[in-house]
Amino acid sequence: MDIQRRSFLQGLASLGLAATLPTLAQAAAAPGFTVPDLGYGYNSLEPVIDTLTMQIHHDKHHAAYVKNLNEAIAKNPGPWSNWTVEQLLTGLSELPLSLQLPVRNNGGGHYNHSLFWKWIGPPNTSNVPGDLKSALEDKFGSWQKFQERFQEAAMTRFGSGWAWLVLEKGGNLAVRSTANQDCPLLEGQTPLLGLDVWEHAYYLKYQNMRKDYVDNFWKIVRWEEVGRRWREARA
Ligand code: MN3
Repeated sequence: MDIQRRSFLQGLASLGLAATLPTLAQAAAAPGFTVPDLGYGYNSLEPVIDTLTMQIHHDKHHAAYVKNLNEAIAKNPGPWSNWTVEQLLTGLSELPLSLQLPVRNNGGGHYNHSLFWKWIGPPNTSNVPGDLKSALEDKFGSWQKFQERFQEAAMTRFGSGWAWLVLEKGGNLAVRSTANQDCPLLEGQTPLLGLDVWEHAYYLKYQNMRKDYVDNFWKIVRWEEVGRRWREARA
């Protein structure tokens, strides 16, 4: 908090006003990360992802990552207080030790979910751009083999985490998975497509059938967004 703002709040406190202005005090203490709108309805992914799962996932889980990230940074202010979430994740080692794990988990959670909402949309409405399809077929041998590799990454991630299609430094396409909310940015890779395999992403509808969730994921991928990120990452 800067000195002017602090003295302003202390002035309010001395007047007994701070307690009547909790919204102002909270706003002053918290950096500006917010949960982005989905850009479509909670029910738009039915029947692949059910409405209640989308509501809880976006409004509760993602919101909690944002709240915890903001609180962690407010408790450990510094030059990083104005960084973007990408800067926080790629600059993790420059942060104070007390901030590194909260940023890794909650900054990762905010970053990953902000992308995830853009990677999915109404079922069966998206086509794979031709240039991306060719590149993936060249890399993995066929479209089916690419899908198998991605599904394998999603199925073999033990516990909570994500499956990814990434662009490595040097321009190589690769499939991998990460634990928890770790994101490919931590290792200098650009995430092009990600699948949340935390149980909170699918359990209400699919229970223990992660495979059905992973199989159905292909119906809701917005390939135009994957292609856009791929071209942007190579530019
Ligand atoms: Mn999630």
